[in-house]
Amino acid sequence: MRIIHGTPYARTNYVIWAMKELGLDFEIKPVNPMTGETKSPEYLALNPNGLIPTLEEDGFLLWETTAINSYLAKKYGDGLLWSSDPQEEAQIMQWCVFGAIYVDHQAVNHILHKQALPEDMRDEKILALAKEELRPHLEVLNGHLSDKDYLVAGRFTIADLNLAAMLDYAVKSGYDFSGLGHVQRWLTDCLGRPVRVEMNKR
Ligand SMILES: N[C@@H](CCC(=O)N[C@@H](CS)C(=O)NCC(=O)O)C(=O)O
Repeated sequence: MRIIHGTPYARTNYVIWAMKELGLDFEIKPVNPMTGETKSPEYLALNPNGLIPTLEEDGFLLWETTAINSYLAKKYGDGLLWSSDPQEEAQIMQWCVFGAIYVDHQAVNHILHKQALPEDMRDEKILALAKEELRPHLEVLNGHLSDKDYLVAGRFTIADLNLAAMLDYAVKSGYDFSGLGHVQRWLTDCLGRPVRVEMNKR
């Protein structure tokens, strides 16, 4: 039994995308981050950080989207979203960590402070910082993609999935990708995958 605790409208969507690409069965147990449910004793017993998502697989618990998606890709997606070649595996991890450290927080802040939070909670300074901090990392990504279709191994892996899922928040909130043509082309490709298009319809 595989359960993902969270809501499809939050970062839980990264894990849902991976599970769908892998053709895995799962159930979503709704946990709403806006109502304090993430801080209930029941939820804190699953994830002491009080954050969604958490994966529960036959009693095995795992949190942090990057760790969850790496686990799922490695266990169920060798040759698909993962690679068992040690160097490719390390490069996949490199880009996953890059996304988790430099991209995720700022892409989420971009959508929150541009449009998702109630107006009186939006902060122009946080929005400006998100734009400024994303840029140099997107330039690194753009340089890497200048002669490649995908980040690692010449095919779509969990590294592409994680980073594209994070950057989808920036896309949806009108981040200015001008001068980042390779990132734009790669994002169009990743976010145009049938599974993601279907998810984004909801
Ligand atoms: N680094 C974590 C971030 C998780 C996170 O911040 N989740 C948000 C929703 S997208 C949350 O649970 N917020 C509730 C709260 O802050 O109380 C991951 O990738 O799993």
